[in-house]
Amino acid sequence: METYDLITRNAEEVVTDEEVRELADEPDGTRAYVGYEPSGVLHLGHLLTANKLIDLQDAGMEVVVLLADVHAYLNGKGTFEEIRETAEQMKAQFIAYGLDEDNTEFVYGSEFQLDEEYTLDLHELELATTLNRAQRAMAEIQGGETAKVSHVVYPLMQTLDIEYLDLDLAVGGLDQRKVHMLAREELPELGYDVRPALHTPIIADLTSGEGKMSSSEGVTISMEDSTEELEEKVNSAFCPPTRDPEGDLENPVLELFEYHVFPRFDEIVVERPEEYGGDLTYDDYETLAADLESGDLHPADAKGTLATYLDELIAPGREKLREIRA
Ligand code: NAL
Repeated sequence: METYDLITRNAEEVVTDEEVRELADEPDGTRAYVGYEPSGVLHLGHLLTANKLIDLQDAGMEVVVLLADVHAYLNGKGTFEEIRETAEQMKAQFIAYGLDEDNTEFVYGSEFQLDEEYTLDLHELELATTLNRAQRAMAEIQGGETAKVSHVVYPLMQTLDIEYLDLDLAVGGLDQRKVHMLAREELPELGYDVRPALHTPIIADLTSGEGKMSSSEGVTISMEDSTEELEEKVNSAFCPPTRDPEGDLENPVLELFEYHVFPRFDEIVVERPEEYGGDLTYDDYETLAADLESGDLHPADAKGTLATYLDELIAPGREKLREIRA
């Protein structure tokens, strides 16, 4: 695959395309990063951006994972000590999942976010940004409860991190786009460079195909799920025989194949008894989606296969969690 295609595959949005093309021309030595609020258990939302990091490593880029401990604290996720502990668990699960340990730099936010120079830059950003703008940037990240002052500091710090971690590309889910847009606008005000951003899609809720899959509401698949729990969740997923259900609905089963399974496996085998036509083998998402639409692939077979492959993807992380907790 061409470097540009590898960098941008399965991305919902790149800002801007020209800037990302420039990176793709000379990827060696460039740095991409994703930041995560530490959480003790990884779920599919984390793994979607991790898949992109693996693509970027394969494209020759250096990858930085920010364990955003101060951000999690500002977002009300617990005491600082609790957050540090979950961050260590998170790192172990990412490595178990397949991030190359020798090629991934894990950085704690608190390593640099409490420095004097950083703090003064932060105050300059606070002075340059309206409350309204910062709140809008935070709207999709914050849980929805009454905003605190910490919630407007949060996106400004995320903006500064892009400069302080010396990054060439910011990666995140589509829910991060307003922060990245704020960063593109404000960093030059402080005399810093504008960086391109790449956003991964948000997967629909598994059971309804509506809205977004979320760990706080509805069903999500995580490293904690047993094989049986995973099968149960996938089997009760919404899976109409089309990739474009009516209205605002999505087909979450197809989305999981597209964004979670195909990027990590060269070939997908749907096992079927001879009397139902025997095994089916797919090496790309499009063919599988077309077969589901035509009826050549039954939704029940698609779900069974999806559960098998997702189980294989989360098995190493599940094992790691068991070790940590033992
Ligand atoms: C992502 C998060 C927090 C801080 C960051 C700093 C730099 C780059 C990315 C960062 C977490 C993210 C979330 N806001 O909602 O998970």
